[in-house]
Amino acid sequence: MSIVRVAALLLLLLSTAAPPTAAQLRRNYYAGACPNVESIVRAAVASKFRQTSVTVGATVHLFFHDCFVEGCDASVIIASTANNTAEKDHPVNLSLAGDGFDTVIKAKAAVDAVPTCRNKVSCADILAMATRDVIALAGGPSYAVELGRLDGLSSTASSVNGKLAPPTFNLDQLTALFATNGLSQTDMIALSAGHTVGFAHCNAFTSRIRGQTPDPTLNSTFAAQLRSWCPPNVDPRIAVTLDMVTPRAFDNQYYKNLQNGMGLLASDQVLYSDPRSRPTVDAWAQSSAAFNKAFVEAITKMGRIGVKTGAQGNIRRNCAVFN
Ligand code: HEM
Ligand SMILES: *[C@@H]1O[C@H](CO)[C@@H](O)[C@H](O)[C@H]1NC(C)=O
Ligand SMILES: *[C@@H]1O[C@H](CO)[C@@H](O)[C@H](O)[C@H]1NC(C)=O
Ligand SMILES: CC(=O)N[C@H]1CO[C@H](CO)[C@@H](O)[C@@H]1O
Repeated sequence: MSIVRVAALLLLLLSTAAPPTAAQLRRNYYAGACPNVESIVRAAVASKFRQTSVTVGATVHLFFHDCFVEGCDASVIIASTANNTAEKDHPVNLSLAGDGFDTVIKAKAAVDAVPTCRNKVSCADILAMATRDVIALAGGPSYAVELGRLDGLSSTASSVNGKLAPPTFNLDQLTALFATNGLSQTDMIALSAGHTVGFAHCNAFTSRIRGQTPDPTLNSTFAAQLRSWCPPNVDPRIAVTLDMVTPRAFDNQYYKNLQNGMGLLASDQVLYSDPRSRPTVDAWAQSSAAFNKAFVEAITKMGRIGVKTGAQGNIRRNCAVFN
């Protein structure tokens, strides 16, 4: 085999082995089409946040689900039609709070109200910007967001299967799932701190507080509290805050909670129980600067998953409906 052919083969191998990246994303992508897009989105998100801080968790959660299912392409925002059950109507969607969708719809309306920006900015990018903005509004790290995603052309409930982790996953399962998205175990531990804000319904952790063997990694005082909030046959709409100590702040309290056995989901607490991830939890419980840095890196990588370009997408006029 000639050197050229070996090199070509190597390139091919390298390109197929590479994680899903999107070199075409960049800051200031809309500098020409809509130069003020970031301040327009920020103002709309801030206004929504003043109405309800629930929008913080709702928006961050929406971005995660969008990126992990078919890439960051706003496919999660598409509404079902008579012909198609969309991603958002998969049974796990009970967890997608309406305020996240509303945040994107309102920011899109604000962008489109500016004549030069009308139909120039993708819903996928608006969701990425809104996520960055709610995190900053909740006291989390500020970061520059990469832009240039197109909106996807398909959204099906069946595409959700196997893409999202159930809250019972152990460290190896979590690590493997994130790896399929080009994210490292460190990224996974950082992104799990999304659970420093927002809510979980009782059924997400009920097996940890009831039954034959309550979860021994759960703080017993905390477990008693959870049993009183989530009695047997609780209304399935009842939800409790994922971070009991600073539920509204986007901070590293999440990791301190894990040290106290106060991770709400089994998939949270396992990050401390498992000796392989515990040192990272300890380091970020200790240093919010170290956590912020790791989180910004990880959410930036998450924002590159399965980005659509060219004929793979378009810019939706209505985020909930294909053009
Ligand atoms: C590591 C694997 C993960 C698992 C197993 C998981 C699981 C869950 C579960 C079960 C809930 C509660 C849903 C409900 O009962 O309503 C939840 C909520 C949430 N998750 Fe995750 N999640 C994971 C990763 C992430 C990531 C990477 C992010 C974002 C960076 C994230 C952000 C959120 C947020 C913000 C909420 C609260 C939603 C709200 O308040 O509306 N999660 N997650
Ligand atoms: C459903 O599909 C039919 C034919 O395939 C099409 O004519 C119709 O417009 C579709 N309806 C919706 C709501 O997408
Ligand atoms: C249980 O949580 C409290 C704080 O809420 C903490 O002081 C205590 O050390 C925790 N217990 C264990 C075993 O982690
Ligand atoms: C927020 C959201 O879209 N919830 C929907 C989840 O799916 C059920 C049907 O399975 C719808 O009734 C909800 O509106």
